[in-house]
Amino acid sequence: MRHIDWYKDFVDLKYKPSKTDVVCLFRFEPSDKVSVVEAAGRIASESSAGTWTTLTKLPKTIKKVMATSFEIDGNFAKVAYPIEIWEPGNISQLLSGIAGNIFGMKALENLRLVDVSLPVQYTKHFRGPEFGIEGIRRILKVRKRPITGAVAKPKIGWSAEEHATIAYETWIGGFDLVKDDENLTSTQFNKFEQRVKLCAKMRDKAEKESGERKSALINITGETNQMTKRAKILHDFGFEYAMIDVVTVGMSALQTLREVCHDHNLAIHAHRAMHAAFDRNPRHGISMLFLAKICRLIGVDQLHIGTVIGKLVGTRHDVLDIKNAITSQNNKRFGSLNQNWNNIKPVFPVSSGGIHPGIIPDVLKIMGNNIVLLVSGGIHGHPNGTRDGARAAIQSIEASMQSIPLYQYARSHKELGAALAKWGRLRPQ
Ligand code: CAP
Ligand code: MG
Repeated sequence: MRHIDWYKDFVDLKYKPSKTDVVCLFRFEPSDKVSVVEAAGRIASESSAGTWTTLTKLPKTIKKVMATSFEIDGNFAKVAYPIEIWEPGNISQLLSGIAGNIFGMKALENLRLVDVSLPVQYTKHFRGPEFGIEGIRRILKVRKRPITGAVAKPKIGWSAEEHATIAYETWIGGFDLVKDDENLTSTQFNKFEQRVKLCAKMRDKAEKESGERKSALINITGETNQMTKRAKILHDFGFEYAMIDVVTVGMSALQTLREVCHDHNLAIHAHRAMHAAFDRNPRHGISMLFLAKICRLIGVDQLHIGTVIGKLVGTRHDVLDIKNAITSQNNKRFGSLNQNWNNIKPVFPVSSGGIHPGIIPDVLKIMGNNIVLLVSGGIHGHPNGTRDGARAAIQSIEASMQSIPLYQYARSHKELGAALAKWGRLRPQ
């Protein structure tokens, strides 16, 4: 019988990737009657130059644009892509290839894009973070301890005035940052411009009274031109950050905003709402590790990565793997692909979701102190309110950094004592 497909032409187990190849690690499960080799070939084919059948005419340069599945190990395959097929600086195009049609192929039961290794020839077209960990610490004048922040809760519902008052209480309680929630942008009862203006006023008051730097992560998420306008407003009111829901706005919008934020000298706080729609199932979709690498490449300064023990999913292995990928200069750990970040700065990892004073030491034990710690319900739910809640969280950080048992520290710190009386060491589900 004549060959009607050419999938196996995309497999070469002797191929050694070149220094300029983009390399992806996939986990795959072939459907019934599809061999492992054919499945690996199909992944490389559909994500690069192939189609479902042989063609009567091919470009002379076809070999130079075909991806190669070069390593197959159980359910895992590595695929190398020639640099020539990737447009410099175009993340959406990269995703349309390595994270595109392949997820819908009937020949695969499941497919997961686990990791990527990007050559310097590719990464050099991106800015990476403007400030990174050191730059953010310099702005906030916080040297060693975790950066503290809180989202006003409930997520949505407060007026701009009420929101700014909560912000003030959070700052005066000792926190560095207040943050908008992912679904708060601009509503009839809490307009973006008004929130920015009132928060700026309260920030100035809190800075004057405390003698400390205070800032806000205000959510500019929206249509791209709208985000551009909002970034300028933040700059005009003296804020150092713009917050963006990076998954819902998309990577192309993030790339545009990276330029806009550069022009306005703004750091980017990246919230990842919606990530679990594609990274939660370990057998299918796109890993958070991959998304985190893309966010670092484009250039966010802070990125949510999980808590391990808080209310949202994320295993210790996965969270630490992501932390390593966004903070180290040249990372290879836990079996992930090597990535040389060259001169691209590290991203500040953000731990958030179900954290309260009773578990802060456990989170810091896992994550270390070089993180942004967001404690939201865990301060606003304090029996004596937001200000005492922030104090309790800070006392918990102090206890952890001085290696003093929490309940012992609480004997001389009443805000922490009240928090422990409510939540104890509860791990929220
Ligand atoms: C946390 C939070 C954050 C999540 C995001 C929320 O509030 O504001 O959006 O932590 O998840 O809306 O749930 P609490 P992740 O502190 O009150 O739980 O960091 O995993 O992306
Ligand atoms: Mg939130």
